[in-house]
Amino acid sequence: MKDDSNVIESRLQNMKKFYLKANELIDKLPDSIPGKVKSLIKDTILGDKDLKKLMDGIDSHRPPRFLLIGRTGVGKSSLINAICSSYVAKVSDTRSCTAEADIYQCMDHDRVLMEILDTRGIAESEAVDAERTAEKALIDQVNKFTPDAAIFMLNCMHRDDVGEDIEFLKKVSRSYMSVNNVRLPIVVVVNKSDEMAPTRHKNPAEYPQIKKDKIQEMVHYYKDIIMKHDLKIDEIIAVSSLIDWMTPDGTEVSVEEIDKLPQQEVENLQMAFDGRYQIEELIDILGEAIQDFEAQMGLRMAARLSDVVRRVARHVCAIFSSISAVIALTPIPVSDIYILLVLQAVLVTLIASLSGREITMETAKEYVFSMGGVAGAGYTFRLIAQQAVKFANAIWPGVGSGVSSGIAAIGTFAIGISAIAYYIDGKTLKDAKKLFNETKKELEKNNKFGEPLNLE
Ligand SMILES: Nc1nc2c(ncn2[C@@H]2O[C@H](COP(=O)(O)OP(=O)(O)OP(=O)(O)O)[C@@H](O)[C@H]2O)c(=O)[nH]1
Ligand SMILES: [Mg+2]
Repeated sequence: MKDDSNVIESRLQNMKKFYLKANELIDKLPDSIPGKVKSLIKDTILGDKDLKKLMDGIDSHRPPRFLLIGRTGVGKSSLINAICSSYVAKVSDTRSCTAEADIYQCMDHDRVLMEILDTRGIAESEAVDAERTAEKALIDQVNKFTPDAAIFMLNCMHRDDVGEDIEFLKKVSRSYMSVNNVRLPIVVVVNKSDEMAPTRHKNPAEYPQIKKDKIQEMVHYYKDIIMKHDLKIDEIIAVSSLIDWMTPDGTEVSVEEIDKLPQQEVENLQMAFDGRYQIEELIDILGEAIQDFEAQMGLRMAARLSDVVRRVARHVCAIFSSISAVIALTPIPVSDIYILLVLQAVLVTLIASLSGREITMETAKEYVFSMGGVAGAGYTFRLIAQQAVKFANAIWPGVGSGVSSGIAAIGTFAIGISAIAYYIDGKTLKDAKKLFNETKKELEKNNKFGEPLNLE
């Protein structure tokens, strides 16, 4: 495990090396590109705050702290496992231990993945007096714990009366604000999506539309209640934390049985079935909500080590996607399409570097073209600059000399996702291209980047 950890660190360092070299990579591009344009590209990449934070986080990260609020059995512990992709050992902290809450560290061997303040929801306290005292003690405990974010967990399956929990969260939030002078990010998670009818579909890839619609209906139901109570939240998302576990010899074990296993065996548990739905999306949301970038990076590092690289790569894609959107809005002397191609080539270079490979900008550019159906062998950047529109048409059909920012963002994101499949997951170029097209289509359908797409 230690070795794995070193491999991950070295891959992240490798990416950082490429990032720091971005200046050089761009300077090496052919001279036909005006210096002003080169500077623009360099400034955009190196000046991007999110990208800088990500790179800084590689050298300094800490486990994120989450306040978890949710009734018994809603799936708080399961969610942590789902985020970490492993059956996480919990080590209770000596600080904790009130009746209402429990502070523990989630460990993977000697690595602390996250720190959790776990509460069962205030509505479960019994007497009213006891409740008030308990509430105050709990709020004090939250303030002492200073969570990076609160995760409020609800059940997709029954329409619980969650008014009291929401009122409690409002008090927590107010108190947090007065102590820390910043807002406590709150993310609402509607768990157990897999149990929504038709229940036989447990594999998220096979959820029929009707199931997805019903899940969304529950999200709206809870969202309305939250709004009525005037609680400010960052985001609400439906997930499934469903994972079935087995021992290395393939014997499935239920959650109840796991608690009786010796520690050694718990550490070796593997996934027998992965029914997780929208967990990566949740992690992206939490990453956005958390303000401290060391904790943000810590969250990405909390995955099973093999997932860390993919997760960081996804974040790089998202950042380049928004850089592309901004670039597309900037009036520039040469075709903005050309600049997008350079940006995407840098993105592909960074993703390849995360896989432990070192590729040149030439190779990265070839990759970008191959996604657009252009056999790019032998083309120089100069030729590309001249023919940019033609090339771009293969990638973003229907564009003229300009690209709308939505199209730019989608194209770049899809290039990045396909590059993850190709360079990190070792998929074939054909599969990567298929994924590129699917991702693009999905994003266009959802109009993910929130503006008219002008697809002709
Ligand atoms: N089908 C399904 N079952 C789930 C999901 N999440 C949790 N469960 C199951 O629900 C039960 C309770 O889950 P836990 O994670 O222990 O719930 P908890 O909120 O930590 O409960 P307490 O620690 O008692 O407060 C377990 O049997 C889990 O396997 C899910 O997304 N889908
Ligand atoms: Mg629990």
